[in-house]
Amino acid sequence: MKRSDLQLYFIMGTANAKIKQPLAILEEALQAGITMFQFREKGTDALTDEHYEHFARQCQKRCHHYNVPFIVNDDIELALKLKADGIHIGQDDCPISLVREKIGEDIILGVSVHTADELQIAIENGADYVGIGPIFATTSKNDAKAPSGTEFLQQARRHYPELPIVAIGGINCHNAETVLKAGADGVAVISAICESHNIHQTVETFKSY
Ligand code: 3NM
Repeated sequence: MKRSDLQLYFIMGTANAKIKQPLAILEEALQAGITMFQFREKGTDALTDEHYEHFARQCQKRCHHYNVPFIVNDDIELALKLKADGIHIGQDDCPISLVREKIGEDIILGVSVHTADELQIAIENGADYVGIGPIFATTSKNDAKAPSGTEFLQQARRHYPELPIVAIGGINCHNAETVLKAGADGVAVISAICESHNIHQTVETFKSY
């Protein structure tokens, strides 16, 4: 993968689409220029079974049309079935080395890390990029840890100058520049795009930094 793919990494599931239909949001975000997309269908009202898979396929189809990598959150079986471009896992999911073994070398593997140890383990076990967060407070993830600010991000960048790093959690158009200056290749956002009343302008602003 290219580090520039992480520039504006949009994440969404149906639970995040509060003011518009999810596919309408995704279409607008793709048209506006997001550089990566993660399918993250979570929560009590999350789609299941064939509805879940159908929605994932619809998202994937739109991403392909815009040549934007389609990444699946957590669900290795779905990622393999759909031949997704990548999978993103957290620390509570299957061990990283096992995931790499299951998906092979050609699928992008992203891992959320919060400490120097987790970062080192992720790299040693074949993560292609890491997600660091939550940088700021977020309402989009129920079990999010306390906001970390940019200190760990800066430390990670100092230790691994070439590592693809995306920052996540509470990032919006106003604080994104700070995060990029701290060393992230890009920002991953849910609400900043899902709840935007002008997605084109929001995407343009994020990409102007
Ligand atoms: N992961 P928003 S924070 C999906 O810290 C996710 O690993 C996080 O949503 C982590 O842009 C988060 O609305 C939610 O704050 C990001």
